[in-house]
Amino acid sequence: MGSNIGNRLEHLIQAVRLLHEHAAINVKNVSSVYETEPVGLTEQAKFLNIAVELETSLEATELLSACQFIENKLGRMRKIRWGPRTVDLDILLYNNDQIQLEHLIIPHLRMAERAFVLVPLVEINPELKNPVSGELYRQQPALKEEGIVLWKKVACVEEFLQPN
Ligand code: PH2
Ligand code: MG
Ligand code: MG
Repeated sequence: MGSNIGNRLEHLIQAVRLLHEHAAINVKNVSSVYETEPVGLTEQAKFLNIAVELETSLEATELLSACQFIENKLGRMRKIRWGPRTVDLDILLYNNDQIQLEHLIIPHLRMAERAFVLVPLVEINPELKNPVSGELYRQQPALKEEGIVLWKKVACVEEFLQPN
C-alpha cells in the first residue's frame, strides 16, 4: 500500500481497517511504515508505504475488487484530479499463483525492482520467493536502493489499528 497526500498514515490505517472489517479477509501481518522517495513520476510528495499479509477465501480477482472499493472509498474524501492518490492498494502475491489477466498480473510486474515494495515485504516474510523465478525477494539487488526510511516501527496488526 502507498499514500502520498493528506494524512498519509491515516489513509493506510483506514485501508487496513477496511480490509480487517471485510468478512472474508483476515489481516495476518502489517509491516513497519516506511517513508519512500517517489518512483516513476518524481515530481510528487514522498510516500508512506507498507506491506500487509492477508488470509482470505476471496479469489484474486475478488480481492482486487475489494482493494479497488477501498481505494475509491478513501480516495473520495479528498480527491485531487490527476493528482497523486490518497491510497493505492496493489496485490503483489497471491499464494504461489501466477495470474495473467488484463487487469491483474501476479506477481506484480515491477515489485522486484522497487525498494519501496521489497523492504516492507521482506520485513513481513524474509523467505518469500518469486513464484516464477524462485528467487528470494530478500536477495534482489533493488532492496539496497536508497530513499527508504523507517518512519514508524510496527509490531503487530492490533497496534497499527489502534487510534494513536
Ligand atoms: N507508487 C507508484 C509510483 N511510485 N513511489 C513510491 N515511493 N511509493 C509508491 O507506492 C509508488 C511510487 C504507483 O502506484
Ligand atoms: Mg495500484
Ligand atoms: Mg502502485
